[in-house]
Amino acid sequence: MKLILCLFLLGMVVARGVERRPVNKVEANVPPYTLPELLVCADGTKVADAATWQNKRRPEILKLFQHEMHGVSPGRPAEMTWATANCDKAALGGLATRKEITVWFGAGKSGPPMHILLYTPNAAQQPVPVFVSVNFDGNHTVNAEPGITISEQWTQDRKTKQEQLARPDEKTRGQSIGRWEVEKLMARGYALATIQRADLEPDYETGWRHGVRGFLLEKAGRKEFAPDAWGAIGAWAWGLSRTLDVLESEKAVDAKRAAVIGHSRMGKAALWAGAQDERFALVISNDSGEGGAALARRDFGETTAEINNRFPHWFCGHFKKYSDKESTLPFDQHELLALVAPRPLYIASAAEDLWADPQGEFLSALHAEPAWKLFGLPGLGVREWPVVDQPVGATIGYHVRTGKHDVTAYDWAQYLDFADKNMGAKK
Ligand code: GTR
Repeated sequence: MKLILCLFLLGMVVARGVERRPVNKVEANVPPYTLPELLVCADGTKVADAATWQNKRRPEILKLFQHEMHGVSPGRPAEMTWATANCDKAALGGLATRKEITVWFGAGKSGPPMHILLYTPNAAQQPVPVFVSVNFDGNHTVNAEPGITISEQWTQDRKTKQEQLARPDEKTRGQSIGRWEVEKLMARGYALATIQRADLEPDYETGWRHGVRGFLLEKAGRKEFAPDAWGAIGAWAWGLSRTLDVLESEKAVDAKRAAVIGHSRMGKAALWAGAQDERFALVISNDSGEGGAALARRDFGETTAEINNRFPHWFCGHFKKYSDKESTLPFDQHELLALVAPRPLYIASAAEDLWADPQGEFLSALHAEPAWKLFGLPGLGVREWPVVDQPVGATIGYHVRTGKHDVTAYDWAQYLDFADKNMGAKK
């Protein structure tokens, strides 16, 4: 009887196809781990100066992340065009100008369009620095202004897997307003450019068919992705770079002072965009966790197996082989963060967000710091995980906020102060 039960249980595990390591949320249970050396090249050369970093080590790390985690993203399509759909010079009670810009990636305005919502402060006398970000559920959720277009999005019902293309309900207008301090940004002399995730890729396993990945795959005459082709996070990061392309021709914006920012999965996308695209002058990760700022080898919170199983579309095919095998990764996330150097970087955690491993996010920033030191820059400037609500750092900013997985006014207040210092906001 016992044997039958054992065989039955074993059968269940095999049937599920995965034997997942349980998720650890107890600090005392974190096993020891060894991180790959940041400043040693694949051929054993030690990196002791900025030039070797920039010309040798940095490209080699970037390549590893492309081939083993995020996949290789295409460049800007030659056929990409855009047009202003509408413009309101008296938005937010006269505080800002609100523009909607539609971007097409295929010839003759073909392919899934990307909608940019751009706010610029009216009080500005000269081009302003800008925050660029992907929002989760639509541009209309960022602010309740009735003039923001609610555009169609592909969604999938979790249970029935039924897909539909529809305009989100009017009552979702402004639903994420608490995560976007638009008025504060305007008052502080910053612009905000945001795009919606479903335009680049609806966030479910087969969503790529309706996004830029599917469009460009078909254009290339292919049916399947190569194991090192980009995933959904790659597509969202790509959208951030394409938004920056557009901003370069916006007179009200100084695209040389662009901060790329994102929360959670969009924090992962912001880090990946900032790592690849050196035009981003500042990179901000808000609670990005596993696959973002948090160290993969530190066994705390979400694991590689968890993320690959729940979100198989986020990373490239090659990344699947690291499920529950973090120690075999040819890199760790501190090396992704280091790709931002010498540009300023801000990593933020939330104390109750154990799934994202707040301490692992801090340690990742700490282990990335030697890259900034090569440029004579101070980095974090502390060795110990700071107490809650105590921002630290100079060229690498960090805080762990009281509370849950979210973006709050407290987080934005730190980002604005950090941006003032590092991107020189001029009103
Ligand atoms: C979770 C996921 C995390 C994080 C989060 C989010 O379900 O496990 O990696 O990205 O979603 O994006 O809110």
